[in-house]
Amino acid sequence: MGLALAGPAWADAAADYAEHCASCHAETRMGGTGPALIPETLGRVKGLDQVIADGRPSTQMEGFADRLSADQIAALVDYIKAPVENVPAWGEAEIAASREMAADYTPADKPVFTADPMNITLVVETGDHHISVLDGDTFDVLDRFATPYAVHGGPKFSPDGRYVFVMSRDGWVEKYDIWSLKEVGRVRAGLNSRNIAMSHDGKWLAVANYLPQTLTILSTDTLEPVKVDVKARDGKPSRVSAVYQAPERKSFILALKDAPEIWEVATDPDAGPYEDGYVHSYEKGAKESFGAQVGLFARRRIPVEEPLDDFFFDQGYKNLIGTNREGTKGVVINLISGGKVAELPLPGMPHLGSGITWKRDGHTVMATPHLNEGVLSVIDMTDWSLVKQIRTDGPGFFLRSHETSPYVWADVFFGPHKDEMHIIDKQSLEIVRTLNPAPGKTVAHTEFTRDGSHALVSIWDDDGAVIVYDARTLEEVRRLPMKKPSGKYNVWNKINFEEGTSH
Ligand code: DHE
Repeated sequence: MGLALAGPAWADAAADYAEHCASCHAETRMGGTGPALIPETLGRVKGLDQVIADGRPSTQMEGFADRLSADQIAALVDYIKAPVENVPAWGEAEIAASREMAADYTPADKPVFTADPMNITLVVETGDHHISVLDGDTFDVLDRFATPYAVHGGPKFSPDGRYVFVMSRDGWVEKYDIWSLKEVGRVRAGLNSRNIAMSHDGKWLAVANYLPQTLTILSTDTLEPVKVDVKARDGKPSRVSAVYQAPERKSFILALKDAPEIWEVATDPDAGPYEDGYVHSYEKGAKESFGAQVGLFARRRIPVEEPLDDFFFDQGYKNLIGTNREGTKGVVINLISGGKVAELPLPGMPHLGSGITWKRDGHTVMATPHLNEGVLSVIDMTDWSLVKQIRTDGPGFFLRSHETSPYVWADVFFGPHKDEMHIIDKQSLEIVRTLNPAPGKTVAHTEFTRDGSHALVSIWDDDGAVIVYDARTLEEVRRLPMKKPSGKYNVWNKINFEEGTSH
């Protein structure tokens, strides 16, 4: 039932929804040609009443102010923000049936452009749901293609850098061929999804879902679902917080959000047997306890004290560093033994998904921003001690660096200084410069070119831009107009798991 709606008011809103919204957003509110209208995706969207009244520029969303009163619109906002009671089934059959392969796609034999295919950088433009494909040397836009509504998280590249997979919060996964500059197809792998991960060999794509509570594994070749899974040890379903590739381990690592378990899912046909229980062993032929599994998609459960929301790995993927959202501490779980090896002093909602690592005084350190405090924590990964908390002008969201760069680029996403970008010296851990390239506008998320010579920064605005900086002199080189650009992803940095980038 609605937040503030009950009885007849709810029925009226439901009738208005059926008449005006259902044809594009589906009777189930799970989305059709328009996005899903459910609290899981709308929770953060502001001004829904205005969108319903006036429509959304450069989309098919028309305005309804001529047909609906302000009260009716307010009731509709409550209606679409109410939890969905009957979530439709979304298993293998439904996923397979949602597949749309592009009729006009023919794979090119070689790149259809002369730019370095390893230095291509994608810019996600959330303003009108497109991705721009940039030549990383000249910064020319080679293509601009439409994405599903509300892309979130990093796109994932095939290991050879040719294909990229993009996920939307509504669970759509789009496959795009960079060599051909063409969409290959798309499939709806979930109804509300968190993120995606590529397997070490490029054959499988894992999709972490909240709705339904599943992990979907797709064939990257055909986009067909090959496995839709998730039942916690107690037999109950669970949402998946996020899934990542552990390249050295030839597996996916995911954390369940509703159960205290980390899963390792093998992408190596020779894997295992994994012990499907609270015994940690990788020895082939180890004693079967809770039904060991062998081979592709063998699954190992690693127990943790409480469910993890957010996590990160060391460069060798030996340890997972995790936290829950409210968490006042982080935990370090050794992926080989499955045991907890340390607790980290990380108060104030650390955003470990944005963590990066680098070398300092012969040690590897990691840094993470905190979502509710203007501070970056720097941790020594040798003994898990806190090296420093760097005070910033406000809470930030994203950190980026490059092996060749002496600096960390840290945005100040929230608060009055959202137009700033701090440049931090990786050795002294001091802020050495604060850039303010578009006063009053949100400046966020950095990505480097393949060689680390340039850094690209987003002006997060409908009338925004990507600013290209000389990464050494910190001087602006180019300003490329873009529609609310968010994340940027360089093929080389991503497929090589460059230490300064997100994985
Ligand atoms: Fe993100 C990455 C979770 C809100 C933009 N975000 C990620 C990842 C996770 C995550 C787990 C890593 C996935 C990956 O790349 O494989 N994000 C969350 C949240 O839990 C949170 C706080 C709440 C939510 O709504 O889900 C959240 N994120 C946001 C935003 O509000 C942002 C700023 C705008 C948006 O697009 O929704 C946002 N998140 C991003 C971006 C990345 C990301 C641009 C990829 C960064 C990268 O460099 O890889």
